[in-house]
Amino acid sequence: DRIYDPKVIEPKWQKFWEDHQTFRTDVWDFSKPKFYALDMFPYPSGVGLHAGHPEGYTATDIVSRMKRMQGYNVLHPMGYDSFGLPAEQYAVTTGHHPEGFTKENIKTFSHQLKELGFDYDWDKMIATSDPDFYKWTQWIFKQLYLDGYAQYIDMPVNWCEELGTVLSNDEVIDGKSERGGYPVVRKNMKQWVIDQPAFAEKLLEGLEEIDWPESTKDMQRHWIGKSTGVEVKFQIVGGGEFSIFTTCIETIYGITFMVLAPDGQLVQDLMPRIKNQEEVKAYIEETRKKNDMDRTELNKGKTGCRLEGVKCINPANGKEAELFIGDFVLASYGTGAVMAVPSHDQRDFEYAVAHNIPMIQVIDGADVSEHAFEKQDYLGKGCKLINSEEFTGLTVEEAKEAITAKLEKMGVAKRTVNYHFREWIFARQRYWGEPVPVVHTEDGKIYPLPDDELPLILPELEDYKGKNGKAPLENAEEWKHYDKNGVKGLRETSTMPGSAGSSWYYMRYIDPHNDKEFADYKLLEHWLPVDLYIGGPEHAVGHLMYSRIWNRYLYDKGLSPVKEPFKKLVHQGMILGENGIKMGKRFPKYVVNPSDIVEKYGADTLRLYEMFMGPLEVSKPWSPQGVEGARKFLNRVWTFFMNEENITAENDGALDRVFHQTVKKVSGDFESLGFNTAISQMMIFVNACYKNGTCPKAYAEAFVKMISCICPHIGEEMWSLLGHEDTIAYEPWPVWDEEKIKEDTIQIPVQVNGKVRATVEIGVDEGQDSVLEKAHAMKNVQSFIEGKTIVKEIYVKGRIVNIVVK
Ligand code: ANZ
Repeated sequence: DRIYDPKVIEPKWQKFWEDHQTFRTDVWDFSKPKFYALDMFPYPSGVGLHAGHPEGYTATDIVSRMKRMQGYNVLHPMGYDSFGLPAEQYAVTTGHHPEGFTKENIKTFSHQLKELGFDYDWDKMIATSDPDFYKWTQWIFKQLYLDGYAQYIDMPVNWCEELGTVLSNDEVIDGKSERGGYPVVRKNMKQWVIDQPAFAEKLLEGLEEIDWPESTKDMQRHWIGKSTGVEVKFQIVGGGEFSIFTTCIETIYGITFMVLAPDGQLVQDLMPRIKNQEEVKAYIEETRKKNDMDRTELNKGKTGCRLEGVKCINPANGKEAELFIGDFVLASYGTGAVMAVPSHDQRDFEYAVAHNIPMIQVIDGADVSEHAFEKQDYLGKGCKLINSEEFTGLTVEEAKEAITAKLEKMGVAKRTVNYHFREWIFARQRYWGEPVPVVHTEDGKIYPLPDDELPLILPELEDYKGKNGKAPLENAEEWKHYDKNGVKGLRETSTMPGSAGSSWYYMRYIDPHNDKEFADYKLLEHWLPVDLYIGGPEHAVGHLMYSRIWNRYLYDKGLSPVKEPFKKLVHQGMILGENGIKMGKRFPKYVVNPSDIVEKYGADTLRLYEMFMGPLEVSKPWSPQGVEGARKFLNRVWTFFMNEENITAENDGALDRVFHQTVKKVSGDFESLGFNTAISQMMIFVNACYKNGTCPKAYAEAFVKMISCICPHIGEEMWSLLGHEDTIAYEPWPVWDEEKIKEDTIQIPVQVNGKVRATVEIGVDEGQDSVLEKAHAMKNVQSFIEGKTIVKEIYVKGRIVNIVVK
């Protein structure tokens, strides 16, 4: 009589939760332990949710529901990263303010998310484009400026004249803009930047204390690119000096030339002394067309030219070395100059071959006639120096120290650390972003707006497109001119990058309506760090680095209570098309719209299916049959537990073992995000129920609690049909009894080639793989199979293990 009909029960429970404010979190309730589950919030695009969104969101939802049942005060918020390009393009083409468009999209997204039954506290919702939110993004930026971390400096940027904008490195391909194929040149421009290198050490340290995927930590380490070496001063013949940075000071006697960055200041200073100025200037012009990536890639030809008439002196041995420029040397790293040792650096080797420069081998242990003998091959191997005067015969490690010490004593060297990551360019010539809250005053100074002028609201424009490469806000003639309290000038017209709001949004969720400060410190102290953060791996270095920087800055200032904001991080895998191809714009026919699945099967089926597809972290193909299967399982669950005849008041003990096993497995798997295996165990339990014909009420209720985390609507409905009035969300989590799980064990013989060699203890119900593994581990068995090939092996259940080897 009672049919499982998600179309009826899903809207019913969604309304119940909303009416009863079931998931409203009282953040001031410190009486329970806290659990903060966070999702990477979506950009509210015009196309709505895609199949990938519910994956990570269901995962945090399951954990937060379990934690709530375990007695935690849970915060599980949702919001929108709502500044950005698509809304801006919409404004440019329609002439309408992007706000309306953004609000519409947010409505659609929120509707879709509610339809999926997530336990978000919608009272905590934020949107980064909301002035109440960006007031504080501007405020934090202002603090960064006042403390010297946000700077307005000359920076080399990729400038595209045609598009009238600065482009990021990945928007430039072979010196042309990705969009349109227009020429792009390197050019110095005044830019707002955040001094990331100032946080480098702290960011590296912080990685040690957080539970993140090792691969993500490695990407961050690589991105920071810490490099320890020595800076050495070289005298230029005829006057002047310059410094180089090297990580291989042990090779200093192998210098045969020096290379300067073509776009650096030094070559400009030397220009009057250079004989082949025409050639040098032409090469510098060539370099301006390439980005750093093209310049440093290993397989690119090592171009450059000699600076005729200029030489310098190697301070170690007083020998002269010629100077060159080459684009593989970057102006922005180290000192913008290198000592070249072709025998021990492959780039220098190729450059030397191309320019006919001699080589000197200074580290023994390999032939250097075809290829350089590089540090990754000689370090730590006990290799010794040759051709290096008094250092000849020392090991590389000894020589590093001794040569550095000698040069230090001469006053020409100092130990240095360099970081590959640079200032974070923190402004765009765009409209739909947070206005940078400063005024450039008439006397050439920068005036940060007083707090009572924040938020600095984006003005409405007639035209949202910037003209002649200028920022769109340049069109706001009236707004632009500032004249208050004796301060006269022009407002900054660039806006912050997309990553500004997302760098601190998780703090605002904790106290979203605070109009005195960005969040109450006592609340932050209670709720931070985020306990579980789930989102895509594409944010491994962008957002996840920026938010660590903002937090670390606020921590040092006493405004954040934690050094690291996200204690545990997990990346969900991608949901691929049916054929295993990435879904997305380029494959429109593979796009699965979650709302269609909800319409056809229900949200619980979608949630269950996405969690059952495979391990959360791996990418997996979409399968319509899999969706059907998930729906069938829910039907099966419903049919059994909603048949009153199947539910008994007494417990006859028949399901004890599988029940306690299930509670244990599901509890552990939810905790470690192993949802697919938790679901498998639930299936085992349901099968056992069918086989047994009945299930004790207490076990049925516990099962419903567990499945309600994955499929909350059917969970609530079954809970109520089992005779309960209130929501299941705060019911205590089931517990298991280890005693009931203990397996009965038996001893069985293990034969190798027909002879008994050992006896092994196994569980009565233990599977073949695990029994064989135990048999192999027996010492006496090992000695008979070691070095042999296993031809055949079987486990006769409860009787014997037979292994045949050759
Ligand atoms: C001499 C040398 C000999 C080097 C040798 C290497 C091997 P990381 O680890 O990335 O810091 N270098 C220094 N500044 C550079 C710049 N602005 N552009 C391009 N290359 C630069 O690498 C440091 C090494 O990269 C330095 O050590 C320098 O080359 C080069 F057998 O100095 B080496």
